[in-house]
Amino acid sequence: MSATRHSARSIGVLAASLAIALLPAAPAAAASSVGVGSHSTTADVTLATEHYPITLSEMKIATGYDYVPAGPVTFDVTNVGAETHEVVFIKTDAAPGALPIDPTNKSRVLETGSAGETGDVDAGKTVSVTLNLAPGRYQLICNQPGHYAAGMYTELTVATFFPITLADPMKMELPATTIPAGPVVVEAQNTGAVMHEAVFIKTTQAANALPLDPNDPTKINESLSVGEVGDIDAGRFSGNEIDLTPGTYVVVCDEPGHYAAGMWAVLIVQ
Ligand SMILES: [Cu+2]
Repeated sequence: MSATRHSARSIGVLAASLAIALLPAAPAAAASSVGVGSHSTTADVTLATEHYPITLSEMKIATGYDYVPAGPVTFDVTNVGAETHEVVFIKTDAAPGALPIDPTNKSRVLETGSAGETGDVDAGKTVSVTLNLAPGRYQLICNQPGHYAAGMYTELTVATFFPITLADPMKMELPATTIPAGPVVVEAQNTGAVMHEAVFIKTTQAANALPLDPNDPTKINESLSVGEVGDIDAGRFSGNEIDLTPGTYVVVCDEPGHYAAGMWAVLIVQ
């Protein structure tokens, strides 16, 4: 799967994730602090899960976002409808609306791949559920009889958020050297004074000996690119979603001469 498949929606999503990052984090962190007081061995442990709202109505699941980060996330699910609903989080690559029907109850679908659920959310109520979600594609469904068939589902991508910094002189700074496979939201900040970019090359070759572009030896051969955040002006921010399968990658700035000057970093995807 290529980065271009998701690039059209990435801009809005990245803006959304930035907005989330800029929200005051204190209330969520304070509410879920653990280990304070006499539990001295864990006194400094704080679990700051982000809260994501979901609104249920007839026959709709509304999120207002396309991505959440992998790991623990709290969903605050409010039913503004008149009927009882629920949300089941199903990890699946099935097309939207194409989950298989339960052969023992044809008014429902199979919950194969369920990563958790709210249980019944009665009209007017809010139920919060904290789930530790692995990176991947999910469908959020209401499996009350007939509700899925009536269109009560939506898509959600659980992604690894990967903020990288492109800096002078010729520095490719990654937040981690090993990440899990699956959808990755790359957020790239160019703090330098010249244009940079980040190209994800999947390779088994030595990171400092990638094959060069036969038509332009100031650049590498990008035929093994699996996605990129291309051409970011000095001082600017850009991003993209890239699906990374397990393997070894070299993240390269392929502006002319930058790879040769050392602007790359190794990334292991497991
Ligand atoms: Cu560069």
